[in-house]
Amino acid sequence: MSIERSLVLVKPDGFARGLTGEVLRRIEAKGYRLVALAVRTASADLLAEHYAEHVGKPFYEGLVEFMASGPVTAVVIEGEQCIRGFRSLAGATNPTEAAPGSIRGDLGRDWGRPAQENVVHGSDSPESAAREIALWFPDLG
Ligand code: IDP
Ligand code: MG
Repeated sequence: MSIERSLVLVKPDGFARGLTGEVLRRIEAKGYRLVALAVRTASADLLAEHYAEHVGKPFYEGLVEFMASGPVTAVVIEGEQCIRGFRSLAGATNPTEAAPGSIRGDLGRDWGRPAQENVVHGSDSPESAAREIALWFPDLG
């Protein structure tokens, strides 16, 4: 058994479009458990840490601006292999190419803006998940 936790964000585009419930529905229908949930608008400091791996990339400034543009729903989910499992539910990063059936494929599209607005974030490894959960939910044991 390898019970994992992953950090999921319903990004500002998904939040503004009223898609938080749809994303949570898909997570619960898949069978993952919700451990923590909060609505908040991310500070520049939090986003700088969250996206540290992308500093210097051409889309970095646009990404941070987009992610600070409004509230997000931050969620910790739990279940065996939920890190890979949620990445699969989310689909490919580029919402134009994400497969139909995935969150990004069904709910996302190109809006012609500098950062790809692709509805959700999901941790990409156990190390990222631990780091991101500690950032977004410092009180979670
Ligand atoms: P991921 O969210 O699928 O893990 P990452 O490569 O970690 O994708 O990129 C973080 C976020 O940055 C993406 O979800 C997307 O919003 C944005 N992004 C990634 N690559 C590009 C790009 O080439 N142009 C514009 N935005 C991008
Ligand atoms: Mg990533």
